[in-house]
Amino acid sequence: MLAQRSPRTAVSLVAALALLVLGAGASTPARAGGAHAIEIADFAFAPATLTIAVGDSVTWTNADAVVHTATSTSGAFDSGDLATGESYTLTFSAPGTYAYLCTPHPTMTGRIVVEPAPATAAPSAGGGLPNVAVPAPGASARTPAAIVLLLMLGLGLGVAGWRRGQAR
Ligand SMILES: [Cu+2]
Repeated sequence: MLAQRSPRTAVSLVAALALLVLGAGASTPARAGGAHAIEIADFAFAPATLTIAVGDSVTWTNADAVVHTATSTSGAFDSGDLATGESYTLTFSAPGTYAYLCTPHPTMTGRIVVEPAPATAAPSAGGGLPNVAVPAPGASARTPAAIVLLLMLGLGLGVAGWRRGQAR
């Protein structure tokens, strides 16, 4: 009876280790919505052109003494009047180029370029795509360790099963 406990304990330990190594080997999570700032100052948007990723948010803040707006020329968004110090935040969930202007001062224009989400390179899907992100050198070194641990786990389970079989 006692003999059965040690293989199981070892299996749990190996399984925990394997999960740890596999977890550490997983690629960093996709960049979660980054935040960008555009200052409205001296009757201009700064930066006038901003390139962001899908899911990122942009906050316009009016630093001028007069009211401005950030109003999409296609009707996609409208900040409404922004008084001095007021801000407007918008999250862009679709790729594309969004031109906008200030309604009271239409010569004030800006552009948000929303790029599609980058292809997330899963460690196992290292396919033939030329511009797939290359995993960091450390990541490839972890893979053999994970395989060894999985093999050990399999071996441990096999031993445990064999012991159970013997006990009957
Ligand atoms: Cu304005």
